[in-house]
Amino acid sequence: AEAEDGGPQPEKHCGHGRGGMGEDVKRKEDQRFITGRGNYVDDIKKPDMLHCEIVRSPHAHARIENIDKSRALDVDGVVAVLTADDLREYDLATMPTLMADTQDVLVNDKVKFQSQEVAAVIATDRYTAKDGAQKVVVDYDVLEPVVDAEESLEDDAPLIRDDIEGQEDNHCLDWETGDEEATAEVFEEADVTVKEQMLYQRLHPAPIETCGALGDYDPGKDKLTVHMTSQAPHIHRTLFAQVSGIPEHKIRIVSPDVGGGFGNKVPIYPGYVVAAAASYVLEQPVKWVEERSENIQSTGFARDYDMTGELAATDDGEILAVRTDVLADHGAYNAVAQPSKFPAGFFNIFTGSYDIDTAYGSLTAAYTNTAPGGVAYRCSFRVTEAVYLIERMVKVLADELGMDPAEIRRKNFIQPEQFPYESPTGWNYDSGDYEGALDKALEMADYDHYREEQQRRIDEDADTLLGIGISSFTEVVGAGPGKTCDIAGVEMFDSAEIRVHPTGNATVRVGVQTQGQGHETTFAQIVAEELGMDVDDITVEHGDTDTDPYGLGTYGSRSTPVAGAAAAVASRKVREKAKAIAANELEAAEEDITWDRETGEFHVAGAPDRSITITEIAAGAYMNHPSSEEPGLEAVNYYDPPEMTYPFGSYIVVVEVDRETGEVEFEKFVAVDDCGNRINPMIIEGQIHGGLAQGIGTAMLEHVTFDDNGNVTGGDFMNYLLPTSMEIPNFETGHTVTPSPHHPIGAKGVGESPTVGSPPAIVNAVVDAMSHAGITHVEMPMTPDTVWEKLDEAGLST
Ligand code: MCN
Ligand code: CUM
Repeated sequence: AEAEDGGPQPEKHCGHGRGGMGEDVKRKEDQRFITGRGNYVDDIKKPDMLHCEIVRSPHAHARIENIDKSRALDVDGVVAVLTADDLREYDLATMPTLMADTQDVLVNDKVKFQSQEVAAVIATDRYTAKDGAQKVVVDYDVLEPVVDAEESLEDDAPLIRDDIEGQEDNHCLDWETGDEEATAEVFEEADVTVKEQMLYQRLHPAPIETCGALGDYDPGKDKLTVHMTSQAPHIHRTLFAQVSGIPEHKIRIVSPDVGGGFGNKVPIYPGYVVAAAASYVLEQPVKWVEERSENIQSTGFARDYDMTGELAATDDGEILAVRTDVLADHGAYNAVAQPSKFPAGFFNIFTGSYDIDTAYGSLTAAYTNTAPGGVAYRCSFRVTEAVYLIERMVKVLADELGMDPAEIRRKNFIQPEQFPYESPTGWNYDSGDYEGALDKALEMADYDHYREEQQRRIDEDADTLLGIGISSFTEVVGAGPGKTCDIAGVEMFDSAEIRVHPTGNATVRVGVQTQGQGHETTFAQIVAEELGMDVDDITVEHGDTDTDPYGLGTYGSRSTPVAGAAAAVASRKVREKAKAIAANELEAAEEDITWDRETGEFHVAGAPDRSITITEIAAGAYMNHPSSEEPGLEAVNYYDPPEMTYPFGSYIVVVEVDRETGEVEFEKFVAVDDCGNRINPMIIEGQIHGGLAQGIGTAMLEHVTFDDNGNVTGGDFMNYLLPTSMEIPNFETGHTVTPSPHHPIGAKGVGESPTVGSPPAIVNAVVDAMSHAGITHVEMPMTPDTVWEKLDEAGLST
């Protein structure tokens, strides 16, 4: 791989053919995945294992009058039927959410959303459990539901959270950021102001593997093992210990292969708790695995931000201020998955890539009779919503001023020399070159050509219109630092432990947990780079709280920024010790030993022929260790990042809009990303492709919808539409490299960039096809009928 560091770095990286930084190493984990040897929760089978099926409420809002278990218990093979009353004995009837709300594990009194967990049937096999579940008779007193955030805040709305003392309405929380007064002043005096309301609709992360758990209590060891679909095994163990009272060292959480997380597997769900509790009580393994519709209807949803955006600018397009107000739907419980001190996630990054002096944002969140959420879906904690807001608003402003949307961005970008840059809402951007990424994207997209073609079609009154959309987004990933970011009080650091074995290969254990991102390969690459080892000689382990160092898990694209840094720092600690051993082996003074990144060997300074490899050093560490050192060769690092990292990019989308049908076709899709120094370009490209597909799903298809009775009408894959290969165009990816100045290997995260950055580019493109006729916004998902209505409104339909 070519060296592409692009800036001053603590260390230089270029692969050297051993599978280090920058090499397209094929994914190690794929061997087992493509040969059908993956090991997911549902693959794990234990002797005498029981199965759990959850009885769910058909109503969105209802008081439970009675639960009759008797007919279920009569079913041959049904072992137990659990309700909240049974869990209460063990103090497990409720559990805390990640935002310290109290959620029923099984409904205590009142159902608050359709498909909420009411009872659990444990049986000898899954089918019997299901039969049993159908025979549990629940008497409901049905109440009026409210599934819309705006309606839920009206005076006459039914009260959802009567379990919270003193709660008199459905108001959940308020939040604000920036300077309200200063912003209002700028708006009053500005030449131009624009305003637009936009809904970031409710989405579902839709991992291929649904959520599941296998509780396995061993009375002999008095130890509870829970195999579960977890993006964050350690923090889940801590929460399990706190909730159950079982000492933490008597709990082991194992997150085996995970078939996609996308944020869905960050929270703790009632099913996990029920499987674990049932196993503890019955002293037998108990497995619970969701069905698809259960996953869509009851686990954490994403987004559901109804946003108003405003910009104030000068006549020539200099943006002076941004203001936003949000109505957030939090569902029945405040179960948002994000750092505890950030009730609106990192939404305050809404000034985006622009040097805007003044900003104000406010938000109100409401409870509704819908599944609890505000989780993820490749979002970096609400950055998705923030980026959508600012990138849409920049387009609205450009149209108002009759400016080219690329030009107006260029005019307002934070300049490379302004970094580190502090935003008006208090965020410290580490590095960026926004114009560089935009220029590259414009060139790749053949921008000028498409602008001409667009005008030609307008002039000739063509049947299809052309639209060109741009998004120049800034992401923020890599939470901590621990002082500002925590989950339930635990600081958001991360960790890596390296053990080099006597024969010269190594085991690396990390505190993060892959769900498909390729960590078994990329973490090995970091260590290979830093120790001069071959990537094939390194095994990466994760997802087992008994063996891995404590970490906060994989979400918010934090694995590379935090655990990746830990892996580099731990490697460098090993390297330091290796120098002492090398000195001993080479009979030289330790200060005279230097390490050559190119060859991966340790030399005596000035005598290049006197060198030694890490394999020889490993042998020395165990077979001939110097008296100044302990035997062995290992190190651990817990890394608390000084700051987050700010990846960015420019996406350009060209669409054709059919004036007769409202159908949208992708003509061109260019994505230029900058995630600092790159570990594995091929894996990055895979991440980008996957995230762009999800961005297309967001913009064009996906929406969890409800009817007035609170029924989920988008609760299965017939109604919740995911993009397939048929809807996905050919992506053209490019990159620039602007290293993070504070990260040990200059890397930033990348996993969420494409989902964060692409929806506004796509919407901007569709709007752009109609903006000459006065259209300023099209709501997502941009189904043909939605687009056609806009065409019709603008007099463009044929
Ligand atoms: N990478 C790299 N060089 C960089 C940055 C990243 O080679 N400069 C590589 C990493 O080594 C890693 C991958 O890219 O293998 C993603 O790294 P990172 O950006 O650190 O993100 P995480 O590993 O923390 O993954 C989380 C992110 C999130 S939050 C969601 S949601 C998401 C995503 O990743 N879920 C995924 N991508 C996913 N991909 C798959 N296949 N499955 C999911 O569930
Ligand atoms: Cu925001 S989805 Mo990911 O953080 O697991």
